[in-house]
Amino acid sequence: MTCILQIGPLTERFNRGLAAEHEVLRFWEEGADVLVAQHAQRIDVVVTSGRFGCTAALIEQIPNLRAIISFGVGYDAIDVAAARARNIPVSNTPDVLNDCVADLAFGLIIDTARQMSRADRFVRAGKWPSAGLPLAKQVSGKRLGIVGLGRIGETVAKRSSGFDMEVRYHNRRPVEGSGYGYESDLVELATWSDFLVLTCPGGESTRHLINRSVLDALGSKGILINVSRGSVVDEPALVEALTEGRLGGAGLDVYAHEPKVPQALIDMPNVVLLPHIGSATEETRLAMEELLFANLRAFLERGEVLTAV
Ligand code: NAP
Ligand code: 8YV
Repeated sequence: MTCILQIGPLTERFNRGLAAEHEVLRFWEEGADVLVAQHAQRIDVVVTSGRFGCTAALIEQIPNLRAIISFGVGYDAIDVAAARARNIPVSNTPDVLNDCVADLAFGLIIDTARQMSRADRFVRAGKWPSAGLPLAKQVSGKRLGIVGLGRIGETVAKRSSGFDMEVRYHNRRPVEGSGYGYESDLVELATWSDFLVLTCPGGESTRHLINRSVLDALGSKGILINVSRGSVVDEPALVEALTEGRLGGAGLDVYAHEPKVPQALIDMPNVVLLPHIGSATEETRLAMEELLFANLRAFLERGEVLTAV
């Protein structure tokens, strides 16, 4: 029987399915350090997620670790370099979540621009009979800037055609054959954009890519949408830009220190806040679980994961 160290719980269905086929050590329960120390020699595989990650220190503690199998496409919380140094493959769950994350990004664009959540709060608070809301911003026909035209970014871009939007993007290099305009300078892209949507990975290479200069370029009429990682945005600079009216609004699914959300953002009417739910639908989470299991099975049967990072 394979001995699996599961870093954090996923759905009940997943936890049960994993435990039905393998010996599972539950890292999130009390006494995890003692558990790992006791069983370190026997652990074959780590099962984790984009949220729970896997540190270099943990990898170091497990001498016979053979694979890290993760739930979610983003792997910035996994020390991939430490795994590579020991030839330990790492898998993630790409593609199966593109549609849902892109749907949510578009939902955030519409909600933030048209003030839907704000209007909902207004109705529920009984304010409709006696007050009004400020006019909102139109979505259709606007300019959509995408930071990270990859699997999810392309899916967001595809959705924009129904809204007659022009799309430009910024990656480290242009996407070959892409019909969308490439902008090598992020400040230039932000200056051009009405909506700037972040769909690049998190981690050191993108830390605070969205800084004060980019926010100022997006400007008092611009809206920032982040469905990538909180680390991509300089969050204090974002709060400052919104507080001072230098940025028009923001729709956020991810934050610098989840699940902490700065109170200043909570208090702002022009900001829509979601609790990292980009992939959180029944259909997509099931597909992600299935891909994780397929990776695990492929590794145990053939020594190769299907979707390596
Ligand atoms: P992907 O296919 O690898 O696309 C990432 C894109 O970002 C690529 O086009 C890449 O192009 C670009 N990029 C990478 N580093 C960059 C940099 N330093 N500057 C500018 N562009 C850069 O990844 P994906 O599958 O679309 O996923 C993207 C991210 O979405 C994930 O890593 C995850 O963090 C996030 N995500 C969030 C949720 C959620 O629940 N909110 C759900 C799923 C995913 P170049 O390599 O050419 O630069
Ligand atoms: C998951 C995500 O919720 O795939 C990703 O990168 O951020 C989300 O789909 C997360 O990875 C699971 O913790």
